[in-house]
Amino acid sequence: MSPRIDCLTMLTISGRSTAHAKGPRHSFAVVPIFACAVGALAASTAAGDLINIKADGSGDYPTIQAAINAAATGDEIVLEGGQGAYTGPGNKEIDFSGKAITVRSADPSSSAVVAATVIDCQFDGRAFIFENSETREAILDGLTIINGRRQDVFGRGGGILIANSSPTIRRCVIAHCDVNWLGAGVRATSSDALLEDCVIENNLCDGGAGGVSWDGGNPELRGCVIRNNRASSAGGGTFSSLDSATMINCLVEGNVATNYVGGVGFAGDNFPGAQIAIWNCSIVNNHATMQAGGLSFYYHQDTTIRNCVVWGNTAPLAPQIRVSDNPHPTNPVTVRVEFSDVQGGAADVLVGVRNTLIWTASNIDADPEFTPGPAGCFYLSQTAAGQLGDSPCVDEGAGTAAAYGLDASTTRSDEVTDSGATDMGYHYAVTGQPLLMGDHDRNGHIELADFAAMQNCVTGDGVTDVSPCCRIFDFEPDADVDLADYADFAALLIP
Ligand SMILES: [Ca+2]
Ligand SMILES: [Ca+2]
Ligand SMILES: [Ca+2]
Repeated sequence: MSPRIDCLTMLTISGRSTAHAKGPRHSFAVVPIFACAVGALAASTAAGDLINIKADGSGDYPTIQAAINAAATGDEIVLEGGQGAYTGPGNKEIDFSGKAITVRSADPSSSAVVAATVIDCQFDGRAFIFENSETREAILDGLTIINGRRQDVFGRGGGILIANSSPTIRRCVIAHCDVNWLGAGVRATSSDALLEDCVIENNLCDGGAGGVSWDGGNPELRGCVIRNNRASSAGGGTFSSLDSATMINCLVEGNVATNYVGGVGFAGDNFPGAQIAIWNCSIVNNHATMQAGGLSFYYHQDTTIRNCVVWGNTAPLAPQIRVSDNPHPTNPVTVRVEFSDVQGGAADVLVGVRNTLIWTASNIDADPEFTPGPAGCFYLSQTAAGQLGDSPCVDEGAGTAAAYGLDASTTRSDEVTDSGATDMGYHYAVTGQPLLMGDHDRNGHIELADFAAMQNCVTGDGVTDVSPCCRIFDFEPDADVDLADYADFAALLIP
């Protein structure tokens, strides 16, 4: 837990008992701020009033928008969770109005609190709009946004719309949103926004970019999970044209495009010289019906893929990576792949004329041996964590885990953090919870829903091509899901 989180927690506790009032700062909030570590100075300098909001409208202001309208620089608007969703006018199409303020849950570091602090757009409008030159001091932290919808002409940004602004969106879940044009989860233009530790899943776009659509700017995506989104045109997960971009430690999993690019797509039409860094990302099990399954680069980009795992993606033309088959004479693409595990190796990468693939000897093409862990399906097998073997991705990345800021996160199912040389691929945050075998939906319980999921996972004795998310049913650790595993599960379900 970072000092920043400690401070936010302390602020919450210190401010909860006192009603919000404008005017002089309250001394009760100052003491805990200065008790925080040096690393939290940003929090203390930005400290403003706490404004408490409740879903039933009985808080300091009746709606989130009303609170924003009244807020001053540095204020924190805290949404109480667990008392029903925030809905209706004032709790959707919420405009930050250019303010450097924070809108957050009571404890953004707690996934349970985040899950219980819900803005439900009820399929009528999106949740948030940033279009008044907001900076990264405009912060969303620890909220769940669901059921956003923009099905108007050129509908875009079902969850969040960003234009000419660069907010920070941290530890948010954006799910079950839909649009008919661009960016069902998030749509941004001319933005240097930071998306950090967000989950963008199960969004649906009847156009381009099921998860995230970005045109122009230099965004950073760090620690994000972009999962099970769908687009009917390009970019099941993301589709972007950018000046430059940084995508570090992201998991792009199970996205589908019924046309081009299942996982991560870059068009880049109007941005010559674009520099794209994709580091420590796992791009897995994405699918497109045309062109590229995992990643695609069309115009201009100069991209480095480093310490990544690109595996299990499917598409007829380029299952894992496409480095443009566009022969345009002035828009070349260069993609450098290094210290990465790519299924099929360089031979399976589609490279068009006048475009360049740089492939170093540090790459491998070997089963990453994914294994289930407390927060997902794509941890790396390690004998030290109890698996049968060691993934070839362990310790094979460039540099040290500390140098990449990944030494507090983990690729191990027992959550021992990465140390020494960086492991390839996505690193999960430490949850402090053990893996519960058989809990396919990871809700902490073994129940009929898990049993139903198991029906699609049984392979039979000795058949070991079990999909990563089914490996949570391999109770008898022999790499298959057979009748012995079935019996173990039944004993858990009916003790
Ligand atoms: Ca390591
Ligand atoms: Ca369960
Ligand atoms: Ca087994």
